[in-house]
Amino acid sequence: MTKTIRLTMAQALTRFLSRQMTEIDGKKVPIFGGVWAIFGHGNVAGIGEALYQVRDQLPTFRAHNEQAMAHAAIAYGKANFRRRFMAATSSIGPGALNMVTAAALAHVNRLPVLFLPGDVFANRIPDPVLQQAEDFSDGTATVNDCFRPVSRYFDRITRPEQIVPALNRAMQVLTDPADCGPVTLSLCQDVQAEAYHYPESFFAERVWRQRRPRPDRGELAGAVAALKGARKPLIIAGGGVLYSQASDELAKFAQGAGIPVCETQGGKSSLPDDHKLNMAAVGVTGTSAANRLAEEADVVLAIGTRLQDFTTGSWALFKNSGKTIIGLNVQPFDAGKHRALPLVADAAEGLAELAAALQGWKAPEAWTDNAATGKKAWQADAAKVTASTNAAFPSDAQVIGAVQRAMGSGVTLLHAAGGLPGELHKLWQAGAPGSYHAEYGFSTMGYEIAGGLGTKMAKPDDEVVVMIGDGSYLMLNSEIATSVMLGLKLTIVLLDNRGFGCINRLQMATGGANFNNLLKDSRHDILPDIDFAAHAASMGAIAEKVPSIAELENALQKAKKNDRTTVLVIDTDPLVSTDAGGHWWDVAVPEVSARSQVNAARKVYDEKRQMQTIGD
Ligand SMILES: Cc1ncc(C[n+]2csc(CCOP(=O)(O)OP(=O)(O)O)c2C)c(N)n1
Ligand SMILES: [Mg+2]
Repeated sequence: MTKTIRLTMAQALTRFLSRQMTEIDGKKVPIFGGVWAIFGHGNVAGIGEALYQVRDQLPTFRAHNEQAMAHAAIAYGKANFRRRFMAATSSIGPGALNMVTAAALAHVNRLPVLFLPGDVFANRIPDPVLQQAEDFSDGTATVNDCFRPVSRYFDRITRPEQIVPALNRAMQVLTDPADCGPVTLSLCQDVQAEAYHYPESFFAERVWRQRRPRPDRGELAGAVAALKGARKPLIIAGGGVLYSQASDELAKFAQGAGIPVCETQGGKSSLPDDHKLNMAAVGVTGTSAANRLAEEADVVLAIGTRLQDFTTGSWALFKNSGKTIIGLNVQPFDAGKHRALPLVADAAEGLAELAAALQGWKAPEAWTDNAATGKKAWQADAAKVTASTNAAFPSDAQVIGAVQRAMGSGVTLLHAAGGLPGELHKLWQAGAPGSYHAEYGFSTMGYEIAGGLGTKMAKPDDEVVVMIGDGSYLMLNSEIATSVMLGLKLTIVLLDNRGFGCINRLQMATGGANFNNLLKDSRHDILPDIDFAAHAASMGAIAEKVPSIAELENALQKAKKNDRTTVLVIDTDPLVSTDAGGHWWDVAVPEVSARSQVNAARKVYDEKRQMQTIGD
């Protein structure tokens, strides 16, 4: 007879999670780094009690906002290259829905995270319970159905035994390199507390290892033939290179074949910035070095990338009409985009097999040399815009220069929204793989600080530097207090341009009036003058407003010795961004308008759209 143990569903769930392991550098470690939790009536008695039971094996962390704690959990998964991850549990109703945006963030970025929101009573006796939304026509609908389109796997647990197959499925998804994404197990409140005789075998320790699919022979032959015919090949390195930890294979392959590499936001730091074949950022926020090559490339080897519009310049960047795209991707959905020759495989395996099959084939030397010349020209442009200045309101680029000079390339740099992603993609000189942490799949304002916290949990020995605008800071900053409480130090550089600078610039570029973006252009009785340093200090951070670029560099030097989260605030110019490099981006301009500026912008827009290709 099967040996069983009588546990509540919640106790079974937490016990199961605590027994899932993985191997990092030959050492066995728990695959779940812990559980973020904010309790309410929907989870405190069930999941809360069960988490307490396993607190020594599976630590619980308390946050201030459910979206933020989910950001921290997701960042932890990303900083661990998806090898380890976390769970996040909330009460029902508002607590659960606060995590939906974060679920979408993880979905878009293909990042593992386990959501455990509480749900209404399965028995429906006390309905409607506090925070229950009643559907007039569907008795099975709850607000947690909002998780469905933003979860890779969604399940509602309405009987205690359902948790067994649900957790099995959850682990498959969280550890699958192709399907990887958020899993939501919606936990009915009464069922969390219900007991069942679970088989003891369900709680046996399990060690999960990374799957590395190798390419299909036919697809490999197709990719090799395309590459051998290339005169102007280019590699685009996406986040999949990092998740495969394929940087060495990429460097070997690129060097062997003399193919220049450029990087998406997700793929930046695949190669160190100073690698001679690294042309750095590509696309809308790309370097001139990368984009010049992208325009001419006849074979584009796109590795581990979703080919989002910022990478492809809204499909106007690749101008060679005879080009072939090879999609080396572990996920067929991505591998075959835009009529690419699919090469479905793990990035490292795919690159190793491509290298072997190319048998010493090399791109024409003139193409590789041309790339090196372009890189030098770009570096000169970048040095100019990041140089120090005495300006009262420096540009974002000048602040980036200061952070880079003070902190070097050894830190882990994190950002997500505003003007910074574009400037950092172009200008940040990344070091080791994973040292550049951009959330630019969903570009969620408010990811930054909580994301920094999750990153610091994953990389406790790294200096984690968060760069953030005033808008993002005001949207979600509460986890500064958590970082202080947990002794997880972040260095936060806050660029205060008094509003939504990048959207204001976009508004101007599309012919719009300055309206509702910068604080001064927004309806107000009193123009806000926010003391960010005082605000951050009130949460326990060491905080200071610095008056200049030179003072910022000094303060960053001092901050290295601080043992606590440090926030450095600097005023910046909202109107300046880096002109060098870059590419057109498709943002639809009104076809008719009473404003002549809009009509002029539409004319330019219609011309630019001529460059776009559809489907190839
Ligand atoms: C949650 C969310 N809401 C809205 C947006 C659209 N958006 C992108 S950047 C931005 C302004 C960001 O302001 P700030 O952080 O100050 O950066 P700045 O643009 O000034 O550099 C807005 C509103 C977004 N990306 N995320
Ligand atoms: Mg701003």
